[in-house]
Amino acid sequence: MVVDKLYNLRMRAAQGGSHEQGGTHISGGERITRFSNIQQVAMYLLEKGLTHCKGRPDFMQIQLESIPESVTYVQPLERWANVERFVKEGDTFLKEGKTVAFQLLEIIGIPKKVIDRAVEIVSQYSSMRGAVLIDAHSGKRLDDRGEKGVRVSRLDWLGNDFEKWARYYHVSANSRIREALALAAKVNNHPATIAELCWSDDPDYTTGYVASRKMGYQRIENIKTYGDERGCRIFFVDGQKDIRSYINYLENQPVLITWEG
Ligand code: PML
Ligand code: MG
Ligand code: MG
Ligand code: MG
Repeated sequence: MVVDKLYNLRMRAAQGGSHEQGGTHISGGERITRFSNIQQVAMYLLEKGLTHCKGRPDFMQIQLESIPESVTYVQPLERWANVERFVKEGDTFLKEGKTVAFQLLEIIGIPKKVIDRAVEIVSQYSSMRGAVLIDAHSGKRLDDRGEKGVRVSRLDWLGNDFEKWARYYHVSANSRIREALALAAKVNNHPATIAELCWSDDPDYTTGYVASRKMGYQRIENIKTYGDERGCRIFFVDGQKDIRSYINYLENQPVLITWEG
C-alpha cells in the first residue's frame, strides 16, 4: 500500500516588521494536508493572514514541511458546552465571562492564587503568539519563551472529521472553532496538561474557553471586552512532569484529530 505523505503548513503574519523585529502579531494558522491539497490550504492561510481584523500585515511567512515522524491520532475532547447553560448561581446565570472561567479552573483543581498569578504573567505582554506554561501548583512560569510563548504546531483534523463532528453537535463548522478545538485536543491529550485557558487576541471576538480532560471544552461568552487586542493562552501544567519533552510534544509531534461519531 502506498501511504500518501503528509505536509504541515504554518502561517504567521505581523505588522511593523517580522515578529523577531518587534512587529505586532496579526494572525497565525496551521494545517496538515496531503500533497494534492497544498495549494488550497496555502490560499486559505494567505487569506486568513491578509484579511484579519487586527489589520494589514507587512510581514508574512507560510512554511511548508513534510512530516517525517509518525502521526499520533487523538480524539476531540469529550464534552463540548456553552458553559453559561449550566454554570449557575442560584437561578441567575453568571454573566461575567472571566469569573466563570476562573470558577471552572478552580473546579478542575487549579488554586485561585495560581490563576491570579498566571493572568498577571500574561498581562505583562501586549501581544503573544504562543502559550504560557504555568505550574498548576506553584504558579511559576515553566517556559522561558518570553513574549513569544510556546506555539503549538503540527496539528489538524483528519479528513472531514471536523465537519462530521460539527454536524453531530449542531456547531457552526467555522475555521476558528475547528482550529481551537484541534489545539485544545492536542494540548489536553498530554498527561502533563491539567487545564487550558484561552481567549482570542482578535478585538472583535469575545468568546473564549476553558479546556481539560476532566470537563471537556467549555466555551465562555463575553470573556473579554469588545475591542481588546490582548489574547491569552495559558496551559496549567503538572510541574513534576518532564517539561522539555512536553514542549517538544506541543511544538513537534504531528497530531491528527479523529472522530468516529
Ligand atoms: C482564536 O481564534 O483566537 C481563539 C478562539 C477561542 C474560542 C473559539 C470558540 O469560539 O470556541
Ligand atoms: Mg497563532
Ligand atoms: Mg498554532
Ligand atoms: Mg488571533
